[in-house]
Amino acid sequence: MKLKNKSFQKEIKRFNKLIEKKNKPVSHSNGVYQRYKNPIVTVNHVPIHWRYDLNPETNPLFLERIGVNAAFNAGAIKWNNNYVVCVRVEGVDRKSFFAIAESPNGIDNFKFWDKPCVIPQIDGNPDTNVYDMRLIAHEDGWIYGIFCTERKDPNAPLDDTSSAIANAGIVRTKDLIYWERLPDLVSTSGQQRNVVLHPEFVNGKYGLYTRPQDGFIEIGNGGGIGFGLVDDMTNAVVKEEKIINNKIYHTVYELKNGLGPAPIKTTKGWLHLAHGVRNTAAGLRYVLYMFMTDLNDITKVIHQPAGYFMAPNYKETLGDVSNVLFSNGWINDTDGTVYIYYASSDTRMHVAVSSIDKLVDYVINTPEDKFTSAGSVQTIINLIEKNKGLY
Ligand code: M1P
Repeated sequence: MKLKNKSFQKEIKRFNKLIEKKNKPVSHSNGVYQRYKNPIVTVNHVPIHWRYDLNPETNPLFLERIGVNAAFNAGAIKWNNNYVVCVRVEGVDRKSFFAIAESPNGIDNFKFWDKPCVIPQIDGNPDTNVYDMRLIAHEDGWIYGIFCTERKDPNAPLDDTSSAIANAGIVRTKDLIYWERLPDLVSTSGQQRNVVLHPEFVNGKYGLYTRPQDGFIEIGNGGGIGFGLVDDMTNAVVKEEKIINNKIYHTVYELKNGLGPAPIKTTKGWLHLAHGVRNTAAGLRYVLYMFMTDLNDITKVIHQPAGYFMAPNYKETLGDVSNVLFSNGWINDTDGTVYIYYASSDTRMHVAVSSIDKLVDYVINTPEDKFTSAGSVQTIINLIEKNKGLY
């Protein structure tokens, strides 16, 4: 028996209209990247059959049974000529899970696959919450999904119901449907979030970018982007971590500094997109910034523009956790277009479009941070001098 009631018909209509809506570039761009008007994935994109019981006998009033709170922080990959994002969908119960949405052009018409991803659990140690998956097509032939797995801290005192332990969970797949769970990362740091796999072998080993921290919230001496080698992803043990990009006083990555998606290889070096966090009177502010590492020594940062690459605009500042831009997915297309998938304020997904040429130019030719106000003024004076006679 099929639901024929008016609310259902209305919901289907609204849903189809949203999925089919064309996206358009916003009128202004700084030349480096192009923002788009509409978010690409939101809670309203979550399929109706995941939220409603469609049987009129058991749901005659057509009430939503399973609520969704947010759809954000997605990994990304080009897949069978389509643009695929692995979205962090968060239910009203606060639990996040992963679900694949696919678009024919990378900027609109994103549609979720029939079911969310089923991530196998580790015997005796289930994940309480999972989020922020990076999808990496490694040269070994597997697609790896590295995500944050969070569990309650078993050593927390009884009255402490929020202390947790975060670590990197690892899955791999050949089809984005069946996911093989591998053991969680073992490292010498207290906690790990924002762990990313380098897409190529490094001296025959797997390279992992890490973001060690002392506690779930406390960063302690960690918080910068680390790097370590692993012999075998089926038993990923990082024995040594070297910080390759640190937190720095009075920068946009003063409090936390973590890698976004896996880096993109260019002829000039590896392009990195990362998030930097600083504290403000209004709470933490997350922005995206970029840097480049050496092709021969991937732990060596060779270019890093001052400040942020993207920060939340007026609409993006508002959401569940306000003032946050976060990216863990981008796609380097065959024609050199780069689709940057980013989430705003832990609520919704957006796309910004750039190209390898533009991003490389941005990273190499944008002045670096001089770490003082006087230094910043000098950087501007230098440009004014260079422009003499040109305006
Ligand atoms: O709420 C902002 C972000 O907070 C965490 O990021 P990080 O590990 O860098 O502190 C994550 O929960 C992330 O998902 C979230 O967007």
